[in-house]
Formats: sequence, C-alpha cells, structure tokens
Amino acid sequence: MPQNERKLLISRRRLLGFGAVGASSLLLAGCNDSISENPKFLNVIDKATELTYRAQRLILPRDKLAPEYSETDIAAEFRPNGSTSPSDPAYLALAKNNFVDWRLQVDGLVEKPLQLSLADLHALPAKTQITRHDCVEGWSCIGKWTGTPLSEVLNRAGVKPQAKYVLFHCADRFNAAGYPDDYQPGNPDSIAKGGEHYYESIDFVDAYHPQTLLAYDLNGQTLPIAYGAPLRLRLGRQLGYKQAKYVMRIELVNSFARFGSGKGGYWEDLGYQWYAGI
Ligand SMILES: Nc1nc2c(c(=O)[nH]1)N[C@H]1C(S)=C(S)[C@@H](COP(=O)(O)O)O[C@H]1N2
Ligand SMILES: [Mo]
Repeated sequence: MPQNERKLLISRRRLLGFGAVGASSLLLAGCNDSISENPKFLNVIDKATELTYRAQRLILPRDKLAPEYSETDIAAEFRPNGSTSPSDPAYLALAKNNFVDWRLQVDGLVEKPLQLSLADLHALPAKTQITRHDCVEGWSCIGKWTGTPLSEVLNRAGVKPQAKYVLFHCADRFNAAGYPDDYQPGNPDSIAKGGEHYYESIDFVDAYHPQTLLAYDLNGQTLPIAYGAPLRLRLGRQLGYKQAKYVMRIELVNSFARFGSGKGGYWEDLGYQWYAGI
C-alpha cells in the first residue's frame, strides 16, 4: 500500500530525528519480509542519492546481474502494491478493449519517435526471467517476468547523444494525501480527479542492462491490471518503487527538472532516493 510507503517514509524520518518507529509489513504466501532486517537494504534509503549512486556504480560492474531463481521459487501469489486499479477514464477505456488500442509512445530525445502496440512489442525479441522484487516497505516476492528488453525499444527509436535519462509516464494518479485514486466499480467518485501521475526515471546504465525489461507477462499470463497492465518496467537491481507500472509513454530527457518536483519520480519527490540500488 502506498499509505504504508508514506508511513515508512515518515517513520524513517522520525527514526533519523526523533527516535525509532518500527515499520510493519504484511506477509503473503511466497513472499517474505526478511529483507527488512537487512541493514544494507535499509541503508539504501538513508544515504545521499549521489553518494549511493556513485558508490554502487563504482563497486558494481555495469552489467552485474541480479540473481535469477527457479520455477519452484516463484511466489504462490505475487503481492500487488501501490496503485492496483487506475481510475483514469482513458486508461479504463483502453483496458475495456484488452489494450488493443493502447500505444506505447516513445519520444523526447530520440531520432525517431515511436508508437508501439502490444502486438509490436510482442514481435520484438522477448526475454523471460525469474527475479526477486524488493519493496522499500521491507517485503520481497519472486516472480517470472516476460517482456522485451528496454534496449530493443531504445535502439529502434535511436537515442540522441544529449539524452541522459529514460523517463516513464504512468496512467495512474495519486492524490495530494499520497493515496492512489483506484477505481472502485460502481463508484464514480473514485475516478481520477487530477492528482499527479506516477512517473519514474533511470539512467542508461540501467536502461541498457540485460535484465531491464518492458514486461507484458507475469508468471506466464498476460500482465493483470493489479501488476501494471499492459506494460511495466522490470529492473533487476533497484527497489520496487522504480519499477513503473501502467507505462504509457517513455520520454528521453537530459534533465528531470521539469517533471513533478524535479527529483525524477513520484516517490523521489516525496523524499525517496532516486538511485535505489539493491
Ligand atoms: N505506476 C505505478 N508504478 C508503481 C507503483 C505505483 O503505485 N504506480 N508502485 C511501486 C511500488 S512502491 C512497488 S513495490 C511496485 C509494486 O509492484 P507490484 O504491484 O507488481 O507488486 O510497483 C511500483 N511501481
Ligand atoms: Mo514499493
């Protein structure tokens, strides 16, 4: 739940300033919360972004792979988190028609802007990997993801030399209190009322990393809405909040100053680190 995400953020601020507040987490079959006791994991949140980023980039080779697991390690039920049912009317209309009219827009600092349908994405080279998702709230889940490497899409668009970041625009919105305005069937009040869209950004080391996928399947099934249909980002080496769901547009930029509060992502604008390496 993003509420928990926000609570954790607040509690960690208290932890730094005014004494400890424990962060609780839910347990779900096949998922576990043991990483919350891993000090290395928690440290990631507290270090200055630039320091963490530089240290990790120095320590880890560019293409260091995240561990991959076997079929038997897959969680019985992958845990959905954050937005699980976007209420944006345009998104709902696309979902109703199984996203056949959805197009991934790829633009910004590219040679050739693209508009890709799901069929176009399925026609690109595909990759399947079983990896662990680590949420900043302190739980993890192993799932099998299938999609096309982000590099396949970037290479077709042609990255201009000025581009520094890959920015993902998502369909879901959050209100000022940090709650996703998830759609509740039968409740028109739950339709998005103009909150901020979720967004995220990564650099080109991660964008070209072989385990960075634009995923359209989870555990051999079409990606369900709760997990980011029709397309979501999967990064092997960063925390959950970087893994943008409901990706509508990929924009190549040389700065993220003009988006949100300029920190490169929805949760980053609220104080999370931009580089959330694990
Ligand atoms: N668009 C969008 N992407 C998102 C979120 C969100 O609320 N909206 N939540 C993030 C967080 S905090 C986590 S842990 C993961 C959850 O992915 P899951 O629902 O597949 O577990 O998605 C990330 N990507
Ligand atoms: Mo998360």
